[in-house]
Amino acid sequence: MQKKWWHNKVAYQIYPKSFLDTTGNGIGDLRGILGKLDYLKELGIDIIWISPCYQSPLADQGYDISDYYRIDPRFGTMEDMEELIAKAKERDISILMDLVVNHCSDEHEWFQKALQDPYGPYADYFYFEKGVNGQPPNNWRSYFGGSVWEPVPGTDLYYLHAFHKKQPDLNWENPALREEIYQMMCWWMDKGLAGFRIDAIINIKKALPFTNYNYPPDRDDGLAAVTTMLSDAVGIGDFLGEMRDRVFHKYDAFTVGEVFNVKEEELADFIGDDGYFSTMFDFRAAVWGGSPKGWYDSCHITPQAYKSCCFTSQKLMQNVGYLSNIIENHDEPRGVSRYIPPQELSDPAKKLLAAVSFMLRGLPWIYQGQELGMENLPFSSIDEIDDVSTRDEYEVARRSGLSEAEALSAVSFYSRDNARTPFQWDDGKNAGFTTGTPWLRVNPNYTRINAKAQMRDKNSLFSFYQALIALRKHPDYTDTIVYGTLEPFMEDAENLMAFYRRGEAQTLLVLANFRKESRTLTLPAPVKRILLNNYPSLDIENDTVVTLGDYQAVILDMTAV
Ligand code: TEU
Repeated sequence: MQKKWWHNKVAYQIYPKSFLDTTGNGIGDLRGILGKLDYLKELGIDIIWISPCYQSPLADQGYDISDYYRIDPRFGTMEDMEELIAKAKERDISILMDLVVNHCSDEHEWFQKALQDPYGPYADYFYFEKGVNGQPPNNWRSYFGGSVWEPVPGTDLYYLHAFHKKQPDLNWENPALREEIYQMMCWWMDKGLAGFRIDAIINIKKALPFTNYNYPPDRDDGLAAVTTMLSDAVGIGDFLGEMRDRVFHKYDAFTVGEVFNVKEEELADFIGDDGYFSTMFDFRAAVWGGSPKGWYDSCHITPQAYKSCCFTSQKLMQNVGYLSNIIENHDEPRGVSRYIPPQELSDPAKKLLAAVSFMLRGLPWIYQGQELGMENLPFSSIDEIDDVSTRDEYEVARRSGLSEAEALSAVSFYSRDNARTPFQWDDGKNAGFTTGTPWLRVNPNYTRINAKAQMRDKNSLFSFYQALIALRKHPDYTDTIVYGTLEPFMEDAENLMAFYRRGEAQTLLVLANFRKESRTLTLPAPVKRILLNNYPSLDIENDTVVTLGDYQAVILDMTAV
């Protein structure tokens, strides 16, 4: 594998709407991010991905873009964006924008022109298709529920939307559309971006012709998940290779793909040397336990399953490319609420999760607030939930026969709004996020969990993340942590997540006791040094017999084993 400048970095995702509001409108903004660059620097961040802040009706919180060349006034101005890129650069921080090009907004000029002239050139920017016997072209279900097909008013045509009906899919088969996209990407790169996070990208290739691909229904609505078609959609590499050659190569861009449902045999094409992208997120743990019936039927993940997901991805990718590791993002519940059994949630447990995630081979990502151990919000009513996806899943749960309370409890666990509650800066009004009314409820635990308190406390989650980042960058250890191989240790031991990282200079051992009860282990070689510990001390006898407490995690430098 070729070494790249970004391999030893640490990346951070900002969800601007919930980060920091400087205008009092209840919505975070770019000046809020500007004001917190030093906070991110203090944490040790090198790369920031900013979720969409382009002009948008916010039907899907900015993932529905109505003008790729403008910043939505609620988030600020293009000057703010330029200043942010420049100020970040002064601090050696690289900025990634979110590239959302599977679809745009129905309020985008292209779509408006297409509606005005449904047989004209702009209709070909989208999928405008004839129905069959007065019915939509096929039976695909959108990610957010209902048919992917929506009637084009005044015609017998339908347009395709894999996500919300306000997010019409762009027709990547059309070279004119692809040109527009590459031009726009270059325009942004010329502003000084390091690259992009690339949204929902696997969906840009469809199984065509649409009418040939009806699938057996997977729910009693007669529809089949749109993802079903992905295995029949062949040839995405032509588009992605073209995008890489036309844009990424030109700028030596850093790119991270949001890639679900990739075919295993294509992994190397995606992130191998000269792959389409620099890296991609590992979602194996995030999708574990999912059910075709919906969130209400999903299985909660256990520590044992979490470990198995991580190790499976590591083994698969070790010789392919460099993964991006996350424990949460803006589409997921908070990692600490998901991967730690709720009754066992504690500060050491949160630190344990941080340590194992950071010590996997790959680029570690922090989603805003993760560094504080922010938790899921206890929703008391569906009315408190804004997210389109959660609202759909709630309806699905209700239709399956669950009561309102049961449906709320089922979807609360997975709701995307858990991660979208305002950032908890301090213990003042609205957690210091806004002087106005926050667009989403602040988690009431902000008096206990907030940045101000944690930055002063050397035992806080924030300080622990700082220490993990410092260790990744420590000259003596960076090579092993960044490039060393990963080898599970005592893989069969229940609720123990342990692995070696073997580099040229040394062998590190990560031990994480993923349960309440303590456990004693005999190591195959003496411990040379304790590099990080989520407890004040470690019980070691004869250099090799280690007793780990309740959710204790340690990173050890070992005499070669
Ligand atoms: O997500 C794509 C995706 O397939 C899933 O994350 C899915 O939308 C989600 O789990 C449903 O609950 C990306 C963005 O990250 C997401 O925020 C957008 O809603 C989506 O694309 C559409 O742009």
